[in-house]
Amino acid sequence: MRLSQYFLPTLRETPSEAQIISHRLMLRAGMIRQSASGIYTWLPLGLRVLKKIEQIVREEQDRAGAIEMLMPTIQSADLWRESGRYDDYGLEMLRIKDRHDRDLLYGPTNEELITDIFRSSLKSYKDLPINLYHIQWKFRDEIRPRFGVMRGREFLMKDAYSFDIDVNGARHSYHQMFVAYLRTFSRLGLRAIPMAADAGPIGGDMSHEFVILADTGESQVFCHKDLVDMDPPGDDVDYNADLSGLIDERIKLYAATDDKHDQATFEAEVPEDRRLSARGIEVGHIFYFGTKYSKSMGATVTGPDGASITVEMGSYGIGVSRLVAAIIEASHDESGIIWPESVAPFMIGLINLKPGDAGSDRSCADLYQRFQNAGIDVLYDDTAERAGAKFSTMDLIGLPWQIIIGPRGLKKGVVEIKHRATGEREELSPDAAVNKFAAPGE
Ligand code: 5CA
Repeated sequence: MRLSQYFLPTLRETPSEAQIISHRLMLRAGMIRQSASGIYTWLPLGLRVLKKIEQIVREEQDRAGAIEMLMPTIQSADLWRESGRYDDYGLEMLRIKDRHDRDLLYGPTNEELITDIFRSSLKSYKDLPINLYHIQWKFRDEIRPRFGVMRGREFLMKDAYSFDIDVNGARHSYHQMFVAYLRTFSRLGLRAIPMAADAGPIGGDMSHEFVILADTGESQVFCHKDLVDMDPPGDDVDYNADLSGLIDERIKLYAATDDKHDQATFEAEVPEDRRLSARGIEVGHIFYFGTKYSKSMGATVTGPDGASITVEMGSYGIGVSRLVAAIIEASHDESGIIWPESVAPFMIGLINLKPGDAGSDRSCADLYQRFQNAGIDVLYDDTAERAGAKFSTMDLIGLPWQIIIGPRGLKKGVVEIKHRATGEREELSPDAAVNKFAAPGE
């Protein structure tokens, strides 16, 4: 992408309404623009990151055996009356009437809708287990939307729903998502800690929040420090095998959010030098709630002996749009964002120090073309801005690598490469610079 032809409305001033660093940087880097309280437009740069995160979430859901679909944002109130949540959900639910005076709502979550789809399509124990997910916008009329997309009213969530014939099966489904979450957050460059949590309006008696530690987090969390250093399960994890060993290893260590925290247990179970009390951001939340919805909505299958079985369910959420902000909270410096390569909007920022200089233009165009051919995303700053402004914009938007090209370097036959995270610089020939990122021959 050539910057001269792109839409990157960066801000020079720090917006006064933004209280936390990720919100400030997302506005300054031209990633989002507020449309109404808690409702945001995703500008091109922000959208690229959102899509990258979405794709990693998708790949790990698929790997764990969940199946993607897409449910609508608008739902019928009747389904929620069946579960009893139409009244329970309260003011957080955005309620709408259509022209026929029928009650609709903008979905804050999808337990009812998926249970309805399940009961009308699947009838036999042979169809189970099954885990269905989608990545879709939600609306919650939060009392205090704040911190940009961190606590929005409209936000993008991955929500998965598992159906099993018995409690053991449901526990396995829960474990599969637990492992998938550890892997997902790690691929996003985050160390998320699973913590015993309160199930809130979703319900159920087993629930874990996945929390990343950050001073600006909205919740107070308490855990054993060993959890922070644990590596996620590898690529070779077998989702069909018993996963309880992997889970137990973690849940045997104390970790709880404020709602579930018990100071006496914390002190009894965790040696003083291993106790961690910190602020955290909830990036995912999983629930096992058994037959809460299947019972009220009549989601049953026929068992092997012909008897009717009320299915066991769980639901599993990831805050996809919140993750964009959470990653920035975890990875930035005083100059701007530092994207992990896995979610970076572009891999390389190519800076032409002297547009109009024939040699610089030629060399930049050549590298740009070769990276494109190799399938590497490059943002090419071909604008007439002064060099200092170009450097600050590149640092602000946080692309992992910068390649800086100007007449002085070219005279020596080199371009400069800067690694955003470490600030390390090296000079390479243009060919070597291409080969550093693209395998030779590509
Ligand atoms: N039905 C369940 C699981 S699918 C559910 O709705 N869980 S939740 O309420 O915990 O939401 C799942 C995730 O969405 C949260 O962990 C959080 O990361 C994200 N989330 C929740 N509310 C907001 C919000 N207002 N703004 C941004 N992200 C949010």
